[in-house]
Amino acid sequence: PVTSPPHSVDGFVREFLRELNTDSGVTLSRSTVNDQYLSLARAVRHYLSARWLENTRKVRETKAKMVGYLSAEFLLGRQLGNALLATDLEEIAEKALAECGIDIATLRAQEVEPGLGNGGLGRLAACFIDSLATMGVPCIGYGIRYEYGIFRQTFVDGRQVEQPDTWLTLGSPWEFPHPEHAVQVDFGGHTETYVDTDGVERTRWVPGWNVLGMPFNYMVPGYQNGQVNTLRLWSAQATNAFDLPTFNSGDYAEAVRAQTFAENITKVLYPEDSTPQGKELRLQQQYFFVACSIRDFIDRFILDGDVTTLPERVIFQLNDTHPVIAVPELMRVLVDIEKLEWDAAWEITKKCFAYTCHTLLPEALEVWPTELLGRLLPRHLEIIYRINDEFLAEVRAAFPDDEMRARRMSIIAEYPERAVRMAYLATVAGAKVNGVAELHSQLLRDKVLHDFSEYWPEKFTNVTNGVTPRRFMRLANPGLSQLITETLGTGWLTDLERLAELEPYAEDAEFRAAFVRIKEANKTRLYRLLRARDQVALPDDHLLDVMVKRLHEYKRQSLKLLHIVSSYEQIISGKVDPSQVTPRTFVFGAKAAPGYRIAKETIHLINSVAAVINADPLVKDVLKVVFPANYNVTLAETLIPAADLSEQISLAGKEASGTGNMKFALNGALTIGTDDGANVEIRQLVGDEHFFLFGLTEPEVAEVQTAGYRSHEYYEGDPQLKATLDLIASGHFSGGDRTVFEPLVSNLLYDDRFMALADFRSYVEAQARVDAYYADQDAWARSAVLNVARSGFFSSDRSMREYIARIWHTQPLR
Ligand code: DL6
Repeated sequence: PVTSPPHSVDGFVREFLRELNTDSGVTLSRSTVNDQYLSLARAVRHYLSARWLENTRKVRETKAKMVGYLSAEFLLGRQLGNALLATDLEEIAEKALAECGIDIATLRAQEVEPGLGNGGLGRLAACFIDSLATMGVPCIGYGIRYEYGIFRQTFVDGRQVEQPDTWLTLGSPWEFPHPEHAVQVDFGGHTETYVDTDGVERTRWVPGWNVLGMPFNYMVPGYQNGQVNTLRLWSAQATNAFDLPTFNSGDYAEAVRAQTFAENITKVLYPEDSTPQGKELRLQQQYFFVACSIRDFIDRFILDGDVTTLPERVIFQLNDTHPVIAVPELMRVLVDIEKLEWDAAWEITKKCFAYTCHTLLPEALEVWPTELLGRLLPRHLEIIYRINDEFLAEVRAAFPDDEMRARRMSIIAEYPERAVRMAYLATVAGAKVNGVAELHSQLLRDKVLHDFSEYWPEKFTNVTNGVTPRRFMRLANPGLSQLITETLGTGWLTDLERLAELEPYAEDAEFRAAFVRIKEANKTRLYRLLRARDQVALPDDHLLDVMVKRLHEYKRQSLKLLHIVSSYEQIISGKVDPSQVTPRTFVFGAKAAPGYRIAKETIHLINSVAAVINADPLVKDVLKVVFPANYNVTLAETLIPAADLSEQISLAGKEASGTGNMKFALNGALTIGTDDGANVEIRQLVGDEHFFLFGLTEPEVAEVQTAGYRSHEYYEGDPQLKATLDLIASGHFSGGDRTVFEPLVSNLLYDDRFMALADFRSYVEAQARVDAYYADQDAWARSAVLNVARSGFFSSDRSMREYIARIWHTQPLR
């Protein structure tokens, strides 16, 4: 058996130096920071390996049912801090490195985070696998090892420029490649019927080409519980990497063409969020990783080969529609390869999948044209047609005089082109379908999937999202975590509802003072980072107002901008004296999808407004706008604990849940927000007095839209809004050039799909309430403490308990 190295400073020094000498092949005195970081990471890995191997063995032996979390994105964040925390090695490692003359902080900063996700959906997957490991529930995460993750954002003249994310260049010490477990994945070709050896006529797929899926394993350690689960990410390689005769003939490019073609499949993460990309390569990625994963699961865990036991061994959670092609893939494996009858295979398949929907935007629901799907995966298209035929026969039998209903529910859309609706396929196949916050799940039932929820009411459920307190409290906010531990004792990090015990301390002046000191220290830490990282200097006595999330019209960064510009306009036009203004620093963090024009223009406008405001002496003591480039998990961990105000201002009915909103509340920021997504539950829990609510509700949005929304009328009817938009249109933020932001202004005035102008008045009034409340620092601190005390519900451990109880029915390993 593998044993763990000794849990002592000496033991750790030995592990570290051995790694440095034998693996990196350097002496301490000649080593670079990167050598040291890689060796530190490998040394920490040793403390996890024994548990990991033991865990895997136990799952196999006990035949425990596992969660197979299928997700095209896992936005992990840095690994080192989490691994040190999980193994309780933080102090030991720090001392051990100090003995070697190394400051561990320098090595922590060396790690490049794997940006294998776009935003909330990928980060949620990372939180969920952390919670499952911490709860000791067997889970294998399956995803894609993109060679380039989410692009690195830079600004040139205020405009976003995308750079490739070269996260693997300096080495990736957290992964274990397993070429011996590579899996072949087929594409293209055609299908044919044949008479099998048992005399039965069957269909088989005759593929046109194939690639190899090579697995890379990552450890997913539970928090100080000795449990380690696995994340398995797939990388595409050519089956015949190299054509030697062609190479020898001198045609070098042709000789490696197959390799280049295959490797393209996992080359880059699609940088889209909330808008699917109808690209062939994207479908290749999706099929590639689920085909590898299903094959892998059967080979690794169904050792006796009896695939009928699959539902006892696994539940595959479909993280949005990206992995839904797994449904026809499992059917294909069961029917064509394992030779099960169709009905038996369908019964198994229906028990093996559950589906989480993460959106409400109709344009974000994936559909694949049948032409493309049939060309790439001909057998899968046939299977989907048959699933649909049988499903529609059922619907027609249940609603005999309602052909329109059958058409509405068809998995195949006929317009504007024949296409497979992946959300419908997932709903038909899934044992359960869930939304990610109460309001979202209700809107799924009432609107997006209404016919389905009428037909199968018991299939639908809600599991409100959550976030891991290990990363987003303990690692991100050590000061607050220590205060909580001093106050409540240990245990709260894995039982976050215990934060409720902090409630009485909101009335304790000493506790509040300690809390405020921590917030100030967190601000200082952030400002130090931003000075080094982005060369910006920030005042430390401002209210820190933060909006960090992907740039999307529905999230309404433009509304935030209108508030900032309006505050500025009121000062420069003499309507408001700067001495009357609550000093604020506004921080934005946001990446725009490279092809999303309005989003990119909004980034340009934010940077242009920042440049003008920050340079204007009239407002220099009261307004500051900063937009650090390349917002990512690492920056979030320093930014969120410093914030006073959390901006969650999407148009009601558009943000499925949000998870940033939870991270802010748990770190004692107050929220200004609409009644949308999980904001609704945050407000219910923390209480109206400790939350700044504004804006139309979802039913009101629907009403205004039905009546005919004309944003221009809001502009005409509100002088403050008019002055704000006029200032932008005047060229004030574009060196006098009125054309630069004209498209953005016109979009707001004549389209404004997400109704920023309709909510402007209510928003600025809520911001005035923020200012007034912030003037009473003691009341603010009390509310901040109550936000922490009342947000324990938002732990991803709680989300996992709900998935387990209502969807997965799995057990922790004993
Ligand atoms: O559920 C995680 C996260 C939610 O918190 C966000 O509200 C939601 O926008 C996001 N959804 C997507 C959808 N993308 N696709 N497909 O990213 O999921």
